[in-house]
Amino acid sequence: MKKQTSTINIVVFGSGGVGKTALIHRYINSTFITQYEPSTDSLEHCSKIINDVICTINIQDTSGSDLFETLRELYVRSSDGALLVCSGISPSTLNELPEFYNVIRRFKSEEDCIVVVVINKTDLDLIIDIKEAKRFAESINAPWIKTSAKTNNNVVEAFSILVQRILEKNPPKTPRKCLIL
Ligand SMILES: Nc1nc2c(ncn2[C@@H]2O[C@H](COP(=O)(O)OP(=O)(O)O)[C@@H](O)[C@H]2O)c(=O)[nH]1
Ligand SMILES: [Mg+2]
Repeated sequence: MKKQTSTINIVVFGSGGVGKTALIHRYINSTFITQYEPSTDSLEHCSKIINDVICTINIQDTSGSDLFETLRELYVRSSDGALLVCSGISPSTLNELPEFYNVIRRFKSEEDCIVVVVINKTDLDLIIDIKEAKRFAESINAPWIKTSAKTNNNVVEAFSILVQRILEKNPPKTPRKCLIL
C-alpha cells in the first residue's frame, strides 16, 4: 500500500538567542551551530516519516528584524503550527512567550492554534521556573518539552509532537490510484 503524504508548514517563534536556529539545524542537519547570527529569517525544508506519513516539512526560522511585524503575519498565516521557544537560562524569554502566542491568535482561532512550548538550553543549569512554563503551556492548551539543541535532547521529539498534532487536525492525503485507460 502506498504511504500517505502531507506537506506541513511550521513557524518557530521566540526571543533572540533562545536557540531557534540551532534547534532547526539540529533537526534538519543533525549538527549544532555555535555561532550566533541574530538575523536569520530563512525557510528550511526536510522530509521525515512521522506516524507512517511521508511529511514534507517547511520550517520558517524567525528573527527580530525591522520587517518582523509584517513578516510575522505572513509566517503565521502560512503556517499549520508553531514552536514557541524560550531559553531555560533566561526567564525574560519565558515571559515573552505570551506575546508570540498572541500574534498567532490574531490570525487564528483558539482551536486552530497548534503550538508546542519548548524550553531549550536544558543542558545548562536552569534558571527559569519550570512550573511557570508548565502553567503557561496549560493555559494555551499546549504540550511543553525540555530540549537541548547542543546535546540533541528531545529535539526530534519537539518537532514530532508538533507534526503529530498538525496531522491530527489535518489528516494526510491518501494517494489516488492511477487509472490508465
Ligand atoms: N548550551 C546551549 N547553547 C545553545 C543551545 N541552543 C542554542 N545555543 C546557543 O545559543 C546561541 C543562540 O542560538 P541561536 O539558535 O542562534 O538563537 P536564535 O536567535 O533563537 O536563533 C548560539 O550561540 C547557540 O550555539 C542549547 O540547547 N544549549
Ligand atoms: Mg536565529
